Amino acid sequence: MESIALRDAAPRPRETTEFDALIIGAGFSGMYQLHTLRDRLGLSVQVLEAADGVGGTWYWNRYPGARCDSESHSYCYSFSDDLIRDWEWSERYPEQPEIIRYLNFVADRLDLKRDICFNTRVASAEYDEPANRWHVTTEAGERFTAQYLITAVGCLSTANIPDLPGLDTFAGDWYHTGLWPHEGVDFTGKRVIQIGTGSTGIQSAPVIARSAAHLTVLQRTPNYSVPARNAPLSAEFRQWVKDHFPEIRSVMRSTTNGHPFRITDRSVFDVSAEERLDIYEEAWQRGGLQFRASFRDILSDQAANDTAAEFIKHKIRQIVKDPATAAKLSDIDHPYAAKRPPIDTDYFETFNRDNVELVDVRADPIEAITPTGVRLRSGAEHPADIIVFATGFDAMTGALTRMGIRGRDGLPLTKAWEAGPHNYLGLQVAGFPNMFTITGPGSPSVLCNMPVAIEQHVEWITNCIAYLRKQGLARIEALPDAADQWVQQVNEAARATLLPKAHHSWYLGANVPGKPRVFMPYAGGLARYRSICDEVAATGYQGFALGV
Ligand code: N01
Repeated sequence: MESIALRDAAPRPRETTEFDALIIGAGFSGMYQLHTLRDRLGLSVQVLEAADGVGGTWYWNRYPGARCDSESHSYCYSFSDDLIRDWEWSERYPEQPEIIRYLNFVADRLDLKRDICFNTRVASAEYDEPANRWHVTTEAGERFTAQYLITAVGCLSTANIPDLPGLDTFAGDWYHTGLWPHEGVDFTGKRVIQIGTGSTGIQSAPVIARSAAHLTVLQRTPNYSVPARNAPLSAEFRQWVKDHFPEIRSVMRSTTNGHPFRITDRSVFDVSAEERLDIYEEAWQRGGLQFRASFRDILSDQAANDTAAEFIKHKIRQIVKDPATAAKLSDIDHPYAAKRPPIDTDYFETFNRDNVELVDVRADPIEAITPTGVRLRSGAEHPADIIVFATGFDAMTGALTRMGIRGRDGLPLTKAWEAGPHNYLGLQVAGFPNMFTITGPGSPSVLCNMPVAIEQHVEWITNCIAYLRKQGLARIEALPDAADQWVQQVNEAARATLLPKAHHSWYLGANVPGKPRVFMPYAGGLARYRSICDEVAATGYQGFALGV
């Protein structure tokens, strides 16, 4: 593994706008991509970042209870033993402020900030074929030019705020969880309405309920959740991680989801009903995403999945004291883990509080926001001083299609992706030479522990650019046929699982009105994906056109 010895990259005057590579976004992926291209390949690189600090998704998602559901010792860069040795996580799951501290620690250690333009939002990126350059313009009108354009914009970075009539008349304050104010929000004594019960809403509701006078949760689709069982990390565990990191890294890089545990090889039907309950109970007590790894067929066989689903529904009915509320929370219509499976701290328990109420807005949909709260179709009014939209994101494609990207002959990315995202290996779009997308649609990305998926992409892109330079090549572009075949493979991989059965899922784009319904991430697993990408590289980049 890499030991960090910084190259002596000479500081450039700020006026320089011509680079070998431009990277959009300074989250986990943009930071590592900057490090590899600048410090390993010696390229001139500029990162453009809309925020005034590093962190990407974690910069914006500062909502109450924001915490990652990957375990901290795995939610970090694994490429450098020095970084592993010198950083200490405090809890089993890292909280948002700790992740931001970690990313700043990495940015400072690798001296990344001098090559990041903060407060710089990209307005357009256009490919100039004769010059073989990307021209990027920012909202402030600055222009940058580079041979390679790398989008590191994150999968969950474009807030989805439902277009509800009357929002502009609301007399109180409203917030989207993904655009949370840095100074925080004081809920003390306030009546709060939270819309949304995805991973975010499941984290925020218990925290909001602790200080608000009253919390009304508007639930459209009930959701499964398993206890996170967060806790401080012991000194022994932290030492164990440092001593065993090579094994941990090797597990993360060779499993389906990039987590530091393996999915067991046993089927739900290899064990008796009693043994199965014991296994689920043990996983429930241990907590976290490992629940999903209890059996190998939970995500591929409906009957197997039903056993996990029923176990969790039973738990919900046991925890929630009011039977009508318990029934609404457990009336879940999709297979377990077919939507991103949340983990929680006291989510279902929160509905036992006197100041918390659950309202089913599938049965009685939201009709309008009024000056004093939310009105439902039945005419029922729910008063609020604050509305929290935990309504998710225009995921995976939203940030890319809103950036004014145009490829060869001015082809807009929005046009190329009219019928849904279409690319090769999730890395390149035909007609957009030298543009790479980190963890975009068509790659395992959101189905994985993200830093592991990010490292695989960044390293592949870096090796690809190194290869081009060594061969004296200036251009790489996905071939249309290869992209067609890859899209088919992405569809087939999804069909082999129960994932497409969650019809409301953002994996399918179903949460954004008018968005094409296409299953976006590659569900064949990170290990398989890695070997496909490696094979493509080893055989001279099959499926890509390389040119001078
Ligand atoms: O967003 P979501 P999220 N009226 O889209 C509801 C990651 N993440 O921010 O399901 C009423 O999952 C919507 O209802 P429905 C993780 O990958 C990770 O929670 O569309 N309701 C749903 O309940 C996650 O999957 C972590 O029927 C409306 C909710 O809003 C991803 O981010 C933490 C509505 C949106 O759920 C997104 O999670 C948080 C409307 N008009 C997030 N529109 C961790 O690492 C939407 N909804 C722990």
